[in-house]
Amino acid sequence: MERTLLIIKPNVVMKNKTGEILARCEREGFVILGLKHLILSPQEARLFYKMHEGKEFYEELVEYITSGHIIACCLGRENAVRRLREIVGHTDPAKAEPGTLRAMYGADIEHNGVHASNPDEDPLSEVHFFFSTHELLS
Ligand code: FUP
Repeated sequence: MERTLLIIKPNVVMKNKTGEILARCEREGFVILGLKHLILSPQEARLFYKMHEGKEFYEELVEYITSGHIIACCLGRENAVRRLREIVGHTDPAKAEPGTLRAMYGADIEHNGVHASNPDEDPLSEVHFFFSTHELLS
């Protein structure tokens, strides 16, 4: 079963939408293999978003993801990485297809509500940024 990482970002956690989003993922055939509620330190956030270092939105991205509790979730199913990206939708909620998570829960491109691993950016290393092997269902 392929694994990928979903993050529910602080403003969505604050709005009490975690259950809705996880239920949607389960309806879409994902199995919740690992789940954590945490606050990232600025150092951890900088490391997680290292590929965006130097871009004009980097500091705001770090500020947003560290602004409150997040939910990190390892999800599994066949073709998990690509399928979760489809369900999450375009980076900019204004351009996301209706019914995608960013269209439903994102505010704007900087505060787009959820993160899903990019197939080009080593999804498993993102999973293991948050989870050790013994914390995941096998
Ligand atoms: P995605 O793969 O859809 O999460 O998009 P990116 O990896 O390009 O961007 C990561 C995060 O950076 C996004 F979730 C939001 C933020 N971002 C901006 O704030 N402005 C931009 O122009 C692009 C991305």
